[in-house]
Amino acid sequence: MSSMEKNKSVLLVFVQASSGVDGAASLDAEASKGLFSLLKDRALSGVIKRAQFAIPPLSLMILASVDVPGVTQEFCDLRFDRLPLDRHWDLVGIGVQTGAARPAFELAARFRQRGTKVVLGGPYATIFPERCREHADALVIGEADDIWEKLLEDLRDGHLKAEYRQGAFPDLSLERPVSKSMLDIGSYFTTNVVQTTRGCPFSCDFCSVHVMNGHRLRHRPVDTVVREVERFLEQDRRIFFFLDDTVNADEAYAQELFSRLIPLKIRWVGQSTTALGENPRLLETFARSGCGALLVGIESLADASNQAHHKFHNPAARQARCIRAIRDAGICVYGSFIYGLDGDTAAMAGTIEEFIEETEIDVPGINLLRPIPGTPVFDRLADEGRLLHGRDDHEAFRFSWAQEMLYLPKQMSLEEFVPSYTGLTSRVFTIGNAVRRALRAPTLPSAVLMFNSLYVHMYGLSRRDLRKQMAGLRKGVN
Ligand code: B12
Ligand code: SF4
Repeated sequence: MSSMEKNKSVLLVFVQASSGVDGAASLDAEASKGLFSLLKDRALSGVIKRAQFAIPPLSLMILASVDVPGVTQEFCDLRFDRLPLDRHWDLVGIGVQTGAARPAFELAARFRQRGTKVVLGGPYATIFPERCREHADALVIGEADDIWEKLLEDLRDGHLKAEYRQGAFPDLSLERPVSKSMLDIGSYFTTNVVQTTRGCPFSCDFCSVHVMNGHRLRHRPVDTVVREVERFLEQDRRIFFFLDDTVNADEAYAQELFSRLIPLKIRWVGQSTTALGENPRLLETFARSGCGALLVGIESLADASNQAHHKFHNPAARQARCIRAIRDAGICVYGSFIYGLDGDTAAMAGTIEEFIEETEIDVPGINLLRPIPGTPVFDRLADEGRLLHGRDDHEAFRFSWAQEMLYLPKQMSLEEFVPSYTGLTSRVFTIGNAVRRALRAPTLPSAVLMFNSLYVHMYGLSRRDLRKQMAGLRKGVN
């Protein structure tokens, strides 16, 4: 049999982030050297992977579901699996997130040294293709849903190209059934990950979704999504994650979709805007369709900050009322703040703390602004001379769990801001607060306890690493 006739084998690899959501480790390897902290970090990393974040990557599930005769695809999730280097692969596909490009490039190099071809795709390959080109034999620029079939055919036929570029955004009205056959279902907290829309009509300057997926909201047909939920339920009866950035972005669509899901009696979580609290009909439908928790991006409680960062759909005055309405409907709220935006002063720390208490938010998340290369805020901060690393040094803007400052806040010096931030997280994330939040949660009390308890640990790491960074900056070492 000639090599052209042999089945081509493709491996899709998910690369974990080295800190933060995929692992509860300190950025400072030295600080974790003690046996106790090492064991604690490792154990917690394991818990996080299993309990909190370990859901499969929908991107690679979509690619693995594309069926091309003469090509077989397998999947390796580096959170659980060893790299299958003992086998022959004709092509390895790796998704590259901005902030985690280095591990992806290192992995690509390992395969290429062995003569295996590598294709890179995902947000970083889309936004910065020139920086990825030398690390890959082929690049996929854009959403790969349509491109992948063509690429696999070219691989099979022996003429893989160096670049595949999305023309128009893929038409989501076409049915592309997502298969789970690539997954070891038991490894995950749940494998029920579903996306109903893509693109975002908003333009928050710290976000790369509108850069990558465009400003027009694209919908999958309600029927298709309902069929997918039914099919997924046959293999896995656990909770569903609707991965949409804003599951209520089109209220009429969401109303229709979630009404149709009520009879399926699923439990689900997702991300929404707080505006949901002002739509009692949709709120009731969400609750009746099994919504247990929603992550809402509150960002700042100062309109000046939200406006400075082009987040116009979140007037501060409405936030508390909306959050109470969502909780009153029996849905837990994960409230995500960013402290240190351009309108924030040190008084904001107290305002956030009081707001969390008053609204009884179930799981607070108090983030630091991460300027992601390729986002409008990154370019603006660079132009204003406020980035702490060179604008071309993308590696310095790595993923981390609020563990390092990457920019200079506008209204405060670092010396004022960092203690204000660490003081805030040390007051908000305590074991006592974790238990109180679990006891008053409208539903899912054990999940609320687990998230808050993990955050006690993770914000502890954040404080340790930030203090270390500040000491370094004082000494003139970054
Ligand atoms: C759900 C989600 C999570 C979940 C689950 C992640 C998981 N295991 O899948 C959790 C909460 C764990 C998470 C974590 C993080 N996330 Co997140 N997340 C998302 C979210 C909301 C949806 C991801 C998704 O499934 N999209 C649907 C799929 C179909 O789209 P896609 O991933 O873009 O894939 C398409 C293309 O990119 C391309 N493609 C992707 N991979 C590959 C690979 C190959 C080989 C090819 C050819 C093509 C290709 O084809 C796909 C199909 O069209 C996105 C926002 C978004 N709308 O995408 C943010 C997003 C991806 N996350 C982001 C960030 C910053 C993070 C964290 C760093 C957060 C943190 N501070 O720790 C971590 C990083 C974790 C990691 N190891 O990558 C950013 C990434 C920014 C960037 N430019 O890279 C995004 C875009 C959000 C944002 N507001 O900017 N995240
Ligand atoms: S942060 Fe959310 S609302 Fe804002 S642009 Fe990104 S996806 Fe859209």
